Amino acid sequence: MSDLIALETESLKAIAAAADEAALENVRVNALGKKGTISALLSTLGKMSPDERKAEGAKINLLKEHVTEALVQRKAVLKNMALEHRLKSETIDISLPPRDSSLTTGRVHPISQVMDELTTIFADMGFSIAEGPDVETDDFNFTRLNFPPGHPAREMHDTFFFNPAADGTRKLLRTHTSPVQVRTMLSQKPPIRVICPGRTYRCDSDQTHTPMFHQVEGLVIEKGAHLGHLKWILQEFCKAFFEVPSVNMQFRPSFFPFTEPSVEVDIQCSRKGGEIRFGEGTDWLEILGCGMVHPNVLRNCGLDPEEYTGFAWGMGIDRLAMLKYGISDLRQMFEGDVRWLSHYGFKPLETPTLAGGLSG
Ligand code: 2NL
Repeated sequence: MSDLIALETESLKAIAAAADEAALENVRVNALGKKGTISALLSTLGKMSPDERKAEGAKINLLKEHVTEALVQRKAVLKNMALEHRLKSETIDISLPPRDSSLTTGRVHPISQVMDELTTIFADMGFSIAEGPDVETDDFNFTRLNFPPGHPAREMHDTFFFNPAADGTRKLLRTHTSPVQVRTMLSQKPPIRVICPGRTYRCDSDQTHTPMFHQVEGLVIEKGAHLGHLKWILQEFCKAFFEVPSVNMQFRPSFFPFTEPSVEVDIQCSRKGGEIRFGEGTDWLEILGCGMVHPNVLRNCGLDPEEYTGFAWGMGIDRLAMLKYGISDLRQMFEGDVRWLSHYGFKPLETPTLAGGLSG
């Protein structure tokens, strides 16, 4: 009898002392498992007389019940404690500042930055932004733009052509963003004032050319539009883009199939010790080509050249980015090296604004 009481006291003590569910399981196995103390007691019943067995059996079963009940209760308590502990250790303080995220460690590529600057400047002058597909038709990329059938740009070694379709037409990767302007003229009524930034492709790869590059073209179609308007727009653009109060520009006659007359534009600069400065100096740097839209192009895009005139220009975004931000190697721009990007890139939250200075 006293043995049973001692065993119960001991078992209940061990249950109360179990610090976690694993320890409690140990206590349970020691008492109620196959080789446990209470199981051992129960196995002694077989050797007893029926009367003795009845009396002892009842007591041992009562002991077993008490111990089982204590185990269940302790288990519930321990479960609760474990949950409390987890809840405490896994709480999130939502008032803490964020860890370094892509917003602080990520960088905007100089080409994206320059595209943002260009669109900011031209949007401020009242231009819309238009985009179009990289895969174009021969018609939109060449024919409507007054490229004659034998023009060298139409050769395989200058343009990426796709295999011809069953009807003989062949798609291509656009060699300039002009097809976007063609689409704009076909779908909108003048006055048109758009700029078209985007990726362009030419079959060319060396130190100063990559097969994929970026261009921005501008187009104005309006009754009475003339070269004087174009000159003013380009001057205002250069001052805003290079962030200088004045620029000297030089307009030289040139040739493009889609403009007549065609003009190439240089800006005055100084080159000292590998550094270029704009708005000063005695050197000239070519930055863009432009002209009055050729009457054939207007006609090919559903406009009457007797009623409307227009002007257009085009420039390389990659080159503008290199000039403005002192990048010397064109090919590094497309290698995707994060060390290069963390040096030349821009913080995502410092978006270009005219009021704040474009480059932040
Ligand atoms: C350059 C020169 C130029 C255009 C692009 C154009 C587009 C249409 C009609 C007429 Cl739809 N012209 N674009 C005009 C002159 C020059 O780009 O050197 N780009 C890098």
